[in-house]
Amino acid sequence: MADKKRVFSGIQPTGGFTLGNYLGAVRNWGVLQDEYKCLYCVVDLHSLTVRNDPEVLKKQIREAYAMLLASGVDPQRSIVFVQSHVAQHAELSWLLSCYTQFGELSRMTQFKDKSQKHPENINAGLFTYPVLMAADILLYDADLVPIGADQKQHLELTRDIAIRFNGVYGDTFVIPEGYFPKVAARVMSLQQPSDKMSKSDPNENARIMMKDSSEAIVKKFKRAVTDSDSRIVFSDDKPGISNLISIYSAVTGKTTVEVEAEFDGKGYGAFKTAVGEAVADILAPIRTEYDRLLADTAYLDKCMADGAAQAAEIAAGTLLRVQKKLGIR
Ligand code: AQP
Repeated sequence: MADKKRVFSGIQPTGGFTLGNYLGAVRNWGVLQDEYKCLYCVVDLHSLTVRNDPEVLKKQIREAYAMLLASGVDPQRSIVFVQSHVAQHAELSWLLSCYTQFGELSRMTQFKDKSQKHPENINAGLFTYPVLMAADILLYDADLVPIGADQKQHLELTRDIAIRFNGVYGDTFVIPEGYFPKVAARVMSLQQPSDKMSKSDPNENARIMMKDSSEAIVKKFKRAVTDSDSRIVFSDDKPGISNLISIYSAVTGKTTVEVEAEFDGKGYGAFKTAVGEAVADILAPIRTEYDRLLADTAYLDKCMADGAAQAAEIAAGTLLRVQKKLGIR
């Protein structure tokens, strides 16, 4: 563990994973395991900012954990755990909140978006969410954080908090860098390409879920909103087609130019079917492995317990370091 650089990232368990979660974040998690010591976390505390049925949430935490493993995260090589199983996350979050300004949190776009979407439940947790995220990352001295582009602002805030703390108390935290995919860092809605693909989108056709059947995936791509002409080119004034090109490029490894050449003169129908089939092909084996893992209750329980124990050991060391700096130990 000592020599390898560290990677940390997390994902909320509620609502299942979208193709955006996969291409923007989770797919990279598996890849990074060769080079780095990785810690991956199902961030269940983060999902409490919205109301959840406890029984459903319990199930979703296991499903999210199984989906990470099915997507290539290897619990033998990485530390894979559930956030609430490691008490230090919440504790460091409080300490860091005293080093975070109200104004900084007020500027977070996710807070603004979510409070607009859910005016009936603008809770303090929604507001301080980025501080908990900072605690998640800083607890493990992460050098690199593989996330989608929508989380860039939160990572910047994490860096600001860490730099501020280090400035006052001397070197305490590692300052993390973001790691973003070259293509599909922001997968957009299939129905409203100006918005990001989001798991809570009320329109099911707007999002591809990793658990969707291959038929459903192809059907959703066929219904995807495109643009008024029929040219398959990547450009700012063609957000629908550009989103599909990015997705196709991410799943096939072809460049944008290669994709444009492949579908030159072929029309939207053929292109949308090809994108749907390519996505369905990469998600199908993941789904099969997911079903197998989910049925293996004992294995999942053991992985979760081992992951939490390993994470807690590191987290306890970091927290003690911070407490000493603050004079509370
Ligand atoms: N559309 C996306 N494109 C690329 N990356 C994405 N990520 C999320 N959506 C996209 C990345 O996935 C990781 C985990 O995200 P999260 O747990 O913060 O949850 P979420 O999916 O971002 O939740 P939603 O969809 O935002 O929830 P609702 O529907 O409530 O609005 C992160 O690395 C994120 O960047």
